[in-house]
Amino acid sequence: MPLTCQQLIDQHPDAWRAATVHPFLQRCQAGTIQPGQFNTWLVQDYHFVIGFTRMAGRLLAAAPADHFNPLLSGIAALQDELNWFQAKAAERSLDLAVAIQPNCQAYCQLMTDLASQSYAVQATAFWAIELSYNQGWQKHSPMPEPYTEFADRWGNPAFTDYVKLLAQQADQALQGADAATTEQAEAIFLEVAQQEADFWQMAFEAK
Ligand code: HMH
Repeated sequence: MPLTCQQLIDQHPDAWRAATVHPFLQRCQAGTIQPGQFNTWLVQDYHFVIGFTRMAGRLLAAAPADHFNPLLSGIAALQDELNWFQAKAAERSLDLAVAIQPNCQAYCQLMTDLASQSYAVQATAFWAIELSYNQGWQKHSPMPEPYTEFADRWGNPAFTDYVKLLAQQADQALQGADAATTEQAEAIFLEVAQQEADFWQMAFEAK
């Protein structure tokens, strides 16, 4: 029986909950997040998305051609997202050229290191990263202004559909995977979950 994305979620409920339920998101929903906390998340996540876009490019390079459609639409969405981050930072008069914090750096390093892994492992990581934001923001929706558009960006139903396609593609790649690859996929899933929890905590602890 090949490993599936759904099994990863089912077999690691605690890790996944920690990745997608956090006081940072709870306070966004309550409208009580502090500007320093939110702005730290915003600036660091901009840098995360730069790294994630590079990862998407490498994933596309490793993917079979019949997996291109969702990946290319994802990359187009990332173009829009990077511009949107710049606009949000400008609205808040935030300098995007700040130091990348250790947690963000570690997450970007994880994505860089994925280049040496098989397509199945890269596809599993890509799905898990997108699902974490889809579920994280969705579980804390709706959010009051000015956070509504942030929750909607990743929590909207079209994004959920996109993440389902990513799961199908990862599942397909995992179907033909050997035991070592399957183990790597499970390991990367847990690493992504940990990095997500750490990323929220980094922003939560900001002044
Ligand atoms: C930390 N994880 C983090 N940031 C994001 N923007 C996403 C996932 C979704 O792309």
